[in-house]
Amino acid sequence: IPVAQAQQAQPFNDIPAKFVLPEGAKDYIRREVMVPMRDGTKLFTTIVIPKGAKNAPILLTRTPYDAYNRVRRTDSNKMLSVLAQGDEVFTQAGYIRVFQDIRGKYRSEGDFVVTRPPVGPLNPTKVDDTTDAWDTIDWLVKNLPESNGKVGMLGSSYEGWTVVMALLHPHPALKVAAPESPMIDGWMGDDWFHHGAFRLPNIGWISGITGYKAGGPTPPNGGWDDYDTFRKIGSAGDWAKQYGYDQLPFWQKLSQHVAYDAFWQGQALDKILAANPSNVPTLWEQGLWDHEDMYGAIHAWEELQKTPQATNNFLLMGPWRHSGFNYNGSKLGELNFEGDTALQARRDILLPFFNAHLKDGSPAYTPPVASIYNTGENHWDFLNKWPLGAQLTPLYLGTGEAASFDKAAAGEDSYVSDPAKPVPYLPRPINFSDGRWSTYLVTDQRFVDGRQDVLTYATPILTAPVRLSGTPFADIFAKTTGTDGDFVVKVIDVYPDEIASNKEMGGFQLPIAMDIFRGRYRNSFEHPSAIPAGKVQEYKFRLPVVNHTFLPGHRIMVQVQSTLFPVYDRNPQKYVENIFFAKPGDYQKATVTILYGGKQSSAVLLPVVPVDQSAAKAR
Ligand code: PG9
Repeated sequence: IPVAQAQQAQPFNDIPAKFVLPEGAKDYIRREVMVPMRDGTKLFTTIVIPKGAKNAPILLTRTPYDAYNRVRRTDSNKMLSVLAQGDEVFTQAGYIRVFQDIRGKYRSEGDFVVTRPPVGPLNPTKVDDTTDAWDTIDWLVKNLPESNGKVGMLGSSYEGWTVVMALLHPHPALKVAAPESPMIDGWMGDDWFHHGAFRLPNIGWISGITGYKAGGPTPPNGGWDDYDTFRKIGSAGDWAKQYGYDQLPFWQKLSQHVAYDAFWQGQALDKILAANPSNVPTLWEQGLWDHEDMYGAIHAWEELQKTPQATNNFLLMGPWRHSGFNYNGSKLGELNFEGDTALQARRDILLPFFNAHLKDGSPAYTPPVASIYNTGENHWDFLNKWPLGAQLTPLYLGTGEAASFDKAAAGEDSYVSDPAKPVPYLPRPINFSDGRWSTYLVTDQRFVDGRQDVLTYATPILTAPVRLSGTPFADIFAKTTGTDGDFVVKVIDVYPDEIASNKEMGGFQLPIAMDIFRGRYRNSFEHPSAIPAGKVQEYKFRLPVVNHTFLPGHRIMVQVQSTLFPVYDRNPQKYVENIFFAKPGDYQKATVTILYGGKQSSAVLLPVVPVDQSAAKAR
């Protein structure tokens, strides 16, 4: 054909009306559907099906984090590559993978309410994430001819919360569940507060997630060093105002519910679930150094142990940061583990558990009651009973920076806590986006050891191993010149001074449990009260679960301080109605005195495992 004729037949445009990527090379089919809920609202759902699938089980995650992009790890023709790292074991086993935007987020219709409370006093509508999960599962099993009609749910953090909501009234096709680091109680110890102290970094989350339906920018913090930025701004309320967060309804709710009132109690999912336990076999997963949701999984598991659901209730705790279960678990900060602990747990516990309940013809599999990594000896413990008859044993603080299982002579130590110079939670400069936030709980504590406002107590060098397994408590007797104040307590493994095979770790101070407690709540979480200045008070609070052996040559250390900034907001140390709105003049120095010896002897209560039980392993 002459060139001029050929050109006439085609538009003079190198961009065709439509360019269709060939689908043939893909080993999966991707469907996007709007799934109708009982109130007519439609939820955007991405379904990825292995080509040629028959009788395949369905793995469902409901998310506020963009279902469309959750299946785009890389642009690939392989299902293994488009789905997340944590999904690989399921993809290899032939599962159908489903992600759904929860109502009001990204491509879904409806209104978004942060961790939308169950229908009832805190939710005046007729729908919640229990009904939405039910309606979604019902639709999936009726509309996916490639499936065998069986559904498992999993997801981490907010997505873990959606799993737990599904368990409140599970669809009969929901056969198994794994809430991973689920948000369970936002006041006691998950994202928003820990024992009443507010976690500042989460304000950024509120604007990213509730400022827009489909994501958008968060206000820049200003300078690089968040320690300085937040110190200059003042209270959490000042920060919210200055950066526009005070327009956001969820921030307004947070700032109106600073105590453990009906708002928080009415959505504490561990209690709600235990009052009405499901019969769905459930594996609760949580990192031992979870920097965001350290409270939820373990408390929900513990509550369910008291119910008939105990036989279907399993615990998995690995040496991970928040959501670390879904990534490579060989390393955390400076710590190296025996191989990829997260892959081990996904491949050897999670997958066989899901297969057993979802895949036709799979062998039966019951996980150990508790699979917990021993962070001191570097191996998994698979236990058919947990905790292991540990005795809560006081490790007393004492004179001369000493800690001992024997009570010290009566004495006291004081420090000045100055809100103008709070103790940083990481070596400065600190920026919430510098990548260190996710490993701050395993940071070498020598960077604060020696500060005048950090009290340090340590045992002599151990000559025999000390194994802890269970829940430690802080039990501090203290007086302050202020009328309010916070207490941060850390249990630390101090490595030997010299480690020939790993020189840089010589003397490392590894926190194995740390938490904060806001003093105004010492008598009641619901009804705070001013601390009587100068009067000794007891501050007793739970620390995160440990499964750790202190090895010979190591020392057990305890540190006590009043601030952990800016991960937690500062207590003005003068009692004010609402700390979110403390004025610059309210922040005052306080002299804090810790007592030991005698009747009021500060200690940490450690779950020490008797030597004969220490070797107990299930398999
Ligand atoms: N920890 C995050 C979160 C959960 C629930 C509410 C707010 C934040 C998360 O990682 O999803």
